[in-house]
Amino acid sequence: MTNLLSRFLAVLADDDGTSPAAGLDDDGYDLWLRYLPLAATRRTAVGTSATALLVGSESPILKSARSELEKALFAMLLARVPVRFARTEHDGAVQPGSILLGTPQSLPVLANLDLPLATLGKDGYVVRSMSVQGVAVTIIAANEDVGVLYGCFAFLRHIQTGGAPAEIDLVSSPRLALRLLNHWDNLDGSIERGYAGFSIWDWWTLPDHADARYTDYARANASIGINGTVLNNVNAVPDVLASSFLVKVARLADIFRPYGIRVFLSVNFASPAALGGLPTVDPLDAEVRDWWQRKADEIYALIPDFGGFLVKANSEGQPGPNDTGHSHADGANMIADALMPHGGTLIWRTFVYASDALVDRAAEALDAFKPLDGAFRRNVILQVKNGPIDFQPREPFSPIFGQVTKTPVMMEVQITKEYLGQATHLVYLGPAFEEVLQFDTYAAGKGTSLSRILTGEVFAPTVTGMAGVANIGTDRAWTGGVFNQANWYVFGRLAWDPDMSSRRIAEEWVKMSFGCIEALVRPVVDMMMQSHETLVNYMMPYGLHHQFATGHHYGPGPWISDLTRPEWNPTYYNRADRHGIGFDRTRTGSDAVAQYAPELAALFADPHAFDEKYLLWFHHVPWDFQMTSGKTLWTSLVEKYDLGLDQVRTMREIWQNVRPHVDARRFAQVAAFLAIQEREAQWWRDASIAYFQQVSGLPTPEGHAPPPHPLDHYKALHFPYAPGHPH
Ligand code: BDP
Repeated sequence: MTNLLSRFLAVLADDDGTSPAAGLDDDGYDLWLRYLPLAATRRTAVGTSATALLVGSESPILKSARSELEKALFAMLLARVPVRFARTEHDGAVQPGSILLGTPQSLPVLANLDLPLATLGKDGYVVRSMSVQGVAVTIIAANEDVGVLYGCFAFLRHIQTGGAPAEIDLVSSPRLALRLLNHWDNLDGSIERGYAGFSIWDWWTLPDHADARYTDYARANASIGINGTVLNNVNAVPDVLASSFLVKVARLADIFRPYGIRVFLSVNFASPAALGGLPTVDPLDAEVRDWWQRKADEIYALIPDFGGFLVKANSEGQPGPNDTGHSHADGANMIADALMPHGGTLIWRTFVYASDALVDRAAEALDAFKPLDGAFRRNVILQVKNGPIDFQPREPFSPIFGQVTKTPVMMEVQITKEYLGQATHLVYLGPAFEEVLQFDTYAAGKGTSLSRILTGEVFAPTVTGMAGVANIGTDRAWTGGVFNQANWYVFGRLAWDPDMSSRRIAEEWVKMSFGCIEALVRPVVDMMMQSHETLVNYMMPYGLHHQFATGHHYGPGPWISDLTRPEWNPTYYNRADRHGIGFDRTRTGSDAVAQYAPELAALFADPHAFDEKYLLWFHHVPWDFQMTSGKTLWTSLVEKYDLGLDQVRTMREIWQNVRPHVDARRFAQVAAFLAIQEREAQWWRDASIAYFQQVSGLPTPEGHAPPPHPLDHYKALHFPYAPGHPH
């Protein structure tokens, strides 16, 4: 919790009841669960609706729910709210202002209230102010304890965002079943693509020591509906399945269980050989199959609610079934069979590329998986990156969504900003996630948003889900920057309901993280909503992609063309030459557009028909291609780079303007990071223009400054210690 002194100062500063506490130091540890003291008038109003807690049972999950409510209400109301348990009291009189939390079984008074629980499943909740036994109370009800926990967090969010508890009526249930974080954490504590320090899993001291962070991590996740976590890197080492590690995993599972969170592990397909000493990892080999079965049995004996495995196979050098001449389905099914008796899920990634007959990397994953559609066991789900390539600043959606219809598919997004400025650039990913979720895939005719495919509305899969590659590390504020917390938050909220508006989520996050201060909320939310487009503008406008320097992906490298595989090179993607720029994915090029539904393919195939934001993703066009504005592409491109840079300057101004409403510590970090962002936006702009100018031979358009350095200057820059990069 935020240190106590700050809290008391906050109350003193604020007791006139006019504005909530702000301006005091905050180290960011509490994330959006700050529970700052409410202003005096709100304290009174909320307090009358929270005079006591009546709790259905003392189950571990309800204990988490109750203790969160107690802690939060104490912090916000500065008064302890007494707790009673149903076991002794449920038949007795309910006192006014009580909060009743439980299931109809644990708290029978809830059974007679005609609540809409029937359709809410295991995780859904009803939070409602109503009259029970003739007195005004708030009920937090669900079919199962975990739903009550989610309901408690929804209740607290309602108060934290300025809602009146006396007028609460929330009915919600998640639209996706698996809502998972994927940690790319290595067992040595480093994190692949991690920009927030080291792994929070202290494998060395587990299982004996359980850092308090593990519980706070679980609280934060539960508060946004995340119900599973893959603890280790998809580039998995076999050791994670060693018995000595599994007991450590079990300890974490024990800590997370009372928060409704199940653990999963990434596994290395070659584990039976590396760990089990078998001569082969052939998925049809009886001994290999037996090895996986015994391993699964061992895990479930330790962790009865273990979620399952995540596998990156035959991808970027990882072993897989192709190594022994078998298909992805053979490999996935073998491991799925081992999990099946225990109810576990096998998550198989589709991130495969690098075929020998490379035509277009963007088309390879679907080519690999489409022929296998329907060949997977029913406890297999394919995990598909949002775009066809790799978490680029902007990509159209992966055509696997909509084309693989007989196998469950879940979407993987990257919360850690490997390709979006990493820790320092202020980029709220909500609008980017929303763009892909609301993309009309036309998969079942016009109006088939990707979100509808994910929720299972269109193809009725057996499992649904969404995964986010975590941005969490040992940084005191968890995510290596205040605004990166918003990306963890928005991921969870969208995994709960992929049709939620990213603006609404940003508003929630700002209010919960900084306070309900009108003069702050509006400008900061506006800034966040613009921030992704801003980055696209200064990094890779008009559908350019993969223009990054090698390895660390920090900074521009559009000129790079000497890496061994063609599709590792930025020049492979930009295809810029004297005549034009962009990747032709129409029939005259790779024809990757044909992987989409025909109506959409036709739109993508016409350079004038679809949003110009995607132009160079699908088309190779001459430099003097006429844009809708009437200007040439070259002029428009330079304008976009400059616009992006200007927009970062505007962000800096906005941030300065809200200074009175933000604590000094967080203010200073964001201000410093924005200064870095401006410098780097300038760098992206200059280096990109310098390169494209060199290949095109075109002058800088009038009114725009030429890059201050020759191209060689940008090419000579090196960053040997850039973080997050696997060495
Ligand atoms: C790429 C990352 C690489 C990951 C890979 C993956 O650069 O570090 O291992 O994705 O998702 O974006 O497997």
